[in-house]
Order: sequence, then structure tokens, then C-alpha cells
Amino acid sequence: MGKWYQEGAVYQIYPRSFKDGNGDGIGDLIGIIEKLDYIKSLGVKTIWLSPVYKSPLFDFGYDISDYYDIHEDYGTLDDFKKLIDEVHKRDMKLIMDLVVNHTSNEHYWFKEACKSKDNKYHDFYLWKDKPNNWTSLFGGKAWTYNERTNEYYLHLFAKEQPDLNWENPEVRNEVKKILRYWLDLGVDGFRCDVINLISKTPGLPNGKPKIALVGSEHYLNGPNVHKYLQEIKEEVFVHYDSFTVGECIFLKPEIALTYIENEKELNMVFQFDHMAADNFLKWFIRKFSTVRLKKALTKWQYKINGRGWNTLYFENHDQPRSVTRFGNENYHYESATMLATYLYFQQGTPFIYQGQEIGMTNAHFTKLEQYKDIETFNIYKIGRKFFSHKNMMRRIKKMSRDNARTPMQWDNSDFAGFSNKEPWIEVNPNHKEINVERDLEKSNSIIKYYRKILGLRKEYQTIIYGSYKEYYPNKKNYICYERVGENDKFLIICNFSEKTKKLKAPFNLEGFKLLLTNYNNEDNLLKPYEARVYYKEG
Ligand code: ISL
Ligand code: CA
Repeated sequence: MGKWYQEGAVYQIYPRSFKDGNGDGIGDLIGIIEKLDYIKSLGVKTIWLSPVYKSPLFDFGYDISDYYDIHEDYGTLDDFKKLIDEVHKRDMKLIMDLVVNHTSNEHYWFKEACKSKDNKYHDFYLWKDKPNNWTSLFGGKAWTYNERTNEYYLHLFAKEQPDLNWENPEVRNEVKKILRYWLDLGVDGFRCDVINLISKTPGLPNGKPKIALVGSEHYLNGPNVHKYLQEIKEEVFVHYDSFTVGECIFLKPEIALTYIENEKELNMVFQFDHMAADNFLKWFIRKFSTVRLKKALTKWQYKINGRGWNTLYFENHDQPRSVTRFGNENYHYESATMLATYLYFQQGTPFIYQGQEIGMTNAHFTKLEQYKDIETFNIYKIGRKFFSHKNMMRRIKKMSRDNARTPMQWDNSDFAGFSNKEPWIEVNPNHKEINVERDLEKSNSIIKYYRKILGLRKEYQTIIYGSYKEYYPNKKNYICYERVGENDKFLIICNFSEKTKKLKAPFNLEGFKLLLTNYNNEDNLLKPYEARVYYKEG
């Protein structure tokens, strides 16, 4: 029997945009409870809930001001306990987002720390009399002046997100208390936000000059990160049946293994290599290349399988919608199902982001005021020093995180069934055609296709544990890989383009049966975005 977090898929909910249960235009916990049967019907095992803690919402919850309470927009602690209960009643699990590289600047600790250098919380954060040259991941400087102590504090993200000083054992003890609190409430694990940034080079020295992320050599996979994570694992996680997935930015497979081999610190990680298939450093856009995408994903299959455990994702609350980004909105059903076939027959835990299962698209906003995301505004402001308004609007239209944060599209009513009140962010007008209710009525239902994939993963252990081998790695817009088990074999072939392509296989398909496809076609021509899963026993 394998591990539940390896065998079952995860469904990520961005609570502000999932379902509004009390009619204020903002998603909430009661709304999520209303939709648990729908989530269960997809065949997923676990829900990953993006932050619902108290927060001033500068980064919509990734800036936490109270780790022990629920933001009033999302409900109460009792609502949360009810959610956990209802999730477990459906034999599902729930993991929370753990954001402990930084807190909100409105957290009690930080407000105290700013009062004086000898305040007991002062060394919960990282201070310098003079800033070094590090830059923030949200653009701009990574330091902000604090008048009362006449010094600067570090923030790798927004100035409202001061970095915690993990060198301080008091900080680590507070994090352990937070973990135990939620685990004792029944939470089944955590998605650990930018967890490979928590250890910084002592003394916080200057970084080498470069175009962006100046100083990152002093905080990416820092000197004590493994000490800290092993401490947390040994003192907390080993006492619970839980799992952790670490978001680790700019990570190589060899480094990933130092976190996940033998699960000694984390059970798995999110890496970002495949997210660079259409850009450099997110905002320098380049033409999407399927060969680049394939190389990235195959590299992680080859390097991790057998020694660690992969995560399989194309979307989350930070990434543009994959059907727009990698697929084709004119072949909506075909490209959404092809992407799902390509991704979820690989080895690793599937992560599905809310709305991906109906092929929700990018927002296609045209005005800056339609956006809500702090990263988007920061990047626009900085970018305008070098590029025109039009140029920057083109970049943020493609890459803004708000592309993933428009309200979930449940039906074709005014606010897509998300709410009966004007939501906090605009609903995508295409919800008239793209919504859960309509999808489930269609024979070409993306949801039903996802259900088939997750059903096959439950039925065939080879999809979970089998070997992986890619064919034709350099063949553009063509996917071909095999999964081999003790006594069966899968061959996945996808036409990753809108052009008809000749079927090409690395061996004779005699004796194989077509187990899954997004068309009804078995001849040797692949239609636009056609995906096929061939299967043979023995
Ligand atoms: O998408 C990204 C990488 O290309 C960045 O926008 C993202 O900020 C980075 O991956 C870190 O993300 C995490 O930490 C941030 C928070 O804003 C993101 O939502 C979270 O996923 C700071 O907590
Ligand atoms: Ca609400």
C-alpha cells in the first residue's frame, strides 16, 4: 500500500475566488463546504487551501498577521473546524499553506520588533544599519527603513512582508507551535511557501551584480536550511500522519533531492523549470516551446524518480491558465484534455488548480485597474521605467497572477454562480460558455475526462510507480513517453499543436489497446491536440 499523498491527487483552492457562501462577493470557508461533494466527485484525495489566516491582504494572505485565527473575509475558526470535519467525512485530506519565510508587517512580532533594538521580538527579523544590494522578488529594493530604530529590515517580497530570522531558535519554536496547533486541529499537512529561502548567509553580504534577484546566492537553499527543516521534521512532523510539499524557487533536481530523499525534510517539492517554457524570469516573454517544456519535465522525471517524488502541476494561484498559455482557446476541450493527459500520466502527485478542470482561461484584462495583485502593480511600476504602457500591459496580460484568480466559474449566471454580488475581482465574461454546470452537460466534458484520468491512476499502479521513458525529445509539438510496470506498459502520445500530425510510435502498437483518448479516432493521423493512451498487459 503506497502513501496517500503519493497515490492521490491534490486540488488547490484559492479561497478568495472559489465560492462565496455569505453573499459579500468574496470566497469563503462556507462556500468551500458547499462544494466539497463536487471536489470529491473529481476523484481527488487532498485539498490544498491557500491562506485563510488573518492578514491585511497586501498579498492576499501570503502576509500573515495572526497564524492562529481565520480572516473575517473567510469566516471563523468554527467554520474551519467544520470544513476539516466535512473533508474527513468524505475520506479526503486537507493541507494548509504555511507561510513562514516572512510575516505581515502587521504581525504583533513585527510591530514590537520595530519599537527598539532590544525589544524581545527585534531579532525575529533581519536588520541592517545600511541596506545591502539585494533586490525583492516583487521588484525593487529588498530593504525598507524603520525610523524608530534607525535601521532597515529585509523583505524578499513586498515591504509589507518582513523576512523572519530563522537563525533565531525562538522563531523556530514559534513555527513549531503554529504547526502543532493546526495539526492538532486535524490538518493533514502543509504546502510550504518559498521554504528554500528561509536560511540566509550570516551577515547578509552583498550579492553579485545581475539583472534581477540580486543577492539570491545568499538565500536560495541557504547554509542552514536543512538543519532547520530536519529540526521541524523531527520535532513535529514525525508525530503526525501528514505530508509537506515545499515550494522551492530556482531549484535543481540534485538540490531538490537534498530536501526530499528518504523524505527526511519534505515529502516533495514544487519546482519551476517547466514554468520557464515561455519566459525568462517570468516577465521577459519568449515564444512558447514544447521542446523546452518537455526537456524540463523529463529532466525531473529522470533525476527524481526512484530517489524522490515529483509533483505534477501546470497551474496554481501564481501562474497563468495553461489552456491559454500552453494550449489553444480555439481548441478548448482538445487542448485542455491533451495537457491533462500529458501531465498526469507522468510519475508524481497530480496537483489540479481550481478551474483547471473546466479549462478556465486567462482573464484577458485590458486595463490596469482591473488587476488586484501587488506583484503585478510592482512589476508594472518598475517596468514602465524601461518599457511603454502598452508593452507592460502586454506582459502582465500574459503573466499576471490575476489570470488565475478570477472567480471560479460554476454556471452562466451573472457572477458565474460564484456569488450573487459583484465579486472582489471581475468574473471572466467567457463564464457564459466555460462553467462547471455546462461542462458536465457536454459529451466533451473536461471534468469527466479528468475523472477518467484520476480513475485510471487508481486502477493501474504502473501509472503511479512505473518507470518513465521519453521518446523523440527533440520532436516539436509531439509528446511520446512510456510508463512500464512489472507486467504492463503504457504509451502516451499527444499532438501538441493545431496541425494534423502523422502518428509516430517507437514500437509496433500491435496488442496495445487505446485506453483513453480525447477523440474517437484510432487511425495513424493525430488530429489537433489529440491525446492517446495506449495500454498493453504482459
Ligand atoms: O510566480 C512566481 C514565480 O514565478 C512568483 O510570482 C511567486 O511570488 C513566487 O513563486 C513565490 O510564491 C509564493 O510566495 C509569495 C506569494 O506572493 C505567492 O503567492 C506564493 O505562491 C510570497 O509569499
Ligand atoms: Ca463571502
